[in-house]
Amino acid sequence: MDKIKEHFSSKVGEAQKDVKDFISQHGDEVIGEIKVSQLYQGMRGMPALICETSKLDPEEGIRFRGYSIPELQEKLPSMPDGGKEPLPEGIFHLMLMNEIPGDDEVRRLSNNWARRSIVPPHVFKVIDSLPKSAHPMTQFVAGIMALRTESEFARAYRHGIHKSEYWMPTYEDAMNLIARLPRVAAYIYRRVYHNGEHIEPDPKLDWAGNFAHMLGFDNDEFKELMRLYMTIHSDHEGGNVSAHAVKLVGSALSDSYLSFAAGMNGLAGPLHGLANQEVIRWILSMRDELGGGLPSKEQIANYCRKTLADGKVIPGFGHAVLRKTDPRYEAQRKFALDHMPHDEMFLIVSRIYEVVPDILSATGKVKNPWPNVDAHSGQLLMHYGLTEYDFYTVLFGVARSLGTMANMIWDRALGLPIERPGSTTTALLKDQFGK
Ligand code: FCX
Repeated sequence: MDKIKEHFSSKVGEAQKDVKDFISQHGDEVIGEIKVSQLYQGMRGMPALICETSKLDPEEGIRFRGYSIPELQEKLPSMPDGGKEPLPEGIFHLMLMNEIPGDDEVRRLSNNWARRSIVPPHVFKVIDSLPKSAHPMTQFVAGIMALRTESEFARAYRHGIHKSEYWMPTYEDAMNLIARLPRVAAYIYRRVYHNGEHIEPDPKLDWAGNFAHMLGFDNDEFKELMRLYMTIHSDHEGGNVSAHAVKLVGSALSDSYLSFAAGMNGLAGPLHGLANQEVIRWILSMRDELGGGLPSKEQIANYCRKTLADGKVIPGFGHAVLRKTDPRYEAQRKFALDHMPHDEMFLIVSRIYEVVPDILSATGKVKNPWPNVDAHSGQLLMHYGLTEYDFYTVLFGVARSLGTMANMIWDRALGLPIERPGSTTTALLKDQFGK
């Protein structure tokens, strides 16, 4: 058993007892009510899931195990050679262990993932069998499914593993998946956009730094961006489509590969993770239509009104839970102010921020007119030359492995059962309320 697994193992017994005692003491307490409208509105606001790794407050935004993003930027280890951004290894450790790691623990995770990172050749063959024009998310999901041949949970289950040990092979699958995803993602990127000129991993680098390297970006500032990007995209509590899909599918004891692929299919939807590419597509088409350069506030406002009049959403704005500017947006804005305050695309993104909230508020129906994480991420990537925006959701997906896999290990450790909420029909509801 590796040291990280041993450390996690030491926490399992106590957590199981804690949850069991809590349920026996408070299992009958009522924590909310369900309105008929919520059944038709995507179950907004219904507490229905346990997700230990992070919690989203509508006003304050995300907290990972109680820590806000600025706190994590201060507390999580960064690169020893003067790095400023948190290493994603650190947030994974925090989410899994519920402890802020030290430099040694983070280095151990980097090394552990580097050792696990070899991708079997058939995975590349599966990806190569798809046309290059297949969306990168399609290729990503195919790659994840091909990785499944390596599932230790599937093997252990077939051999009759005792349920108390489910978390152990799940841990192996989760760690292997996290370790291998950057290679799979970079392979897709180089295949589609760089004539298949692939770049070998550098096992001496940290997880995000190595990912940047394999993508073909060896600039130190871009590596710092990747560390921040992976950290802030890692988790957003349990009810968003991708995290919930992973949890739901995992609850059937589908292994990490099956479950994560399900989540990635959800992330690929334009109302969720695909919004990061849609933001850049929307900005570029606005710029093209206006003849290039920095559009005025009035021009942006007119373009927004046209988007709404065409029955489309303004990508990167709004949220099902948040009711203020997403702190993940703010962290990226700060990165831009520190590193590229005069970048034209940044100035456009900033101006959009000044204009859009009023326009969305004026519709009278948008509950949150403020920007979310996706409103900013593409601009930062564009600045460093990662301009192929169809690839952006894959980056989001790699980051999401951290939170969803930490959760999955916990779900198996706590022995959570298969999910099976009830459904009803409109006719039955009408009967219940006398029509
Ligand atoms: N532009 C135009 N209309 C919007 C809007 C936007 N950015 N955001 C919400 N609305 C509309 C909804 O479409 C809905 O209209 P309808 O009543 O005609 O169907 C109405 O406002 C009420 O929706 P609301 O309750 O505010 O929002 P929801 O919780 O239903 O949806 C999302 C939340 C995020 C899906 C919605 O704000 C949206 O479509 N935003 C644009 C896409 C986007 O940026 N998604 C990324 C979100 C996130 F950060 C992520 O997962 O990555």
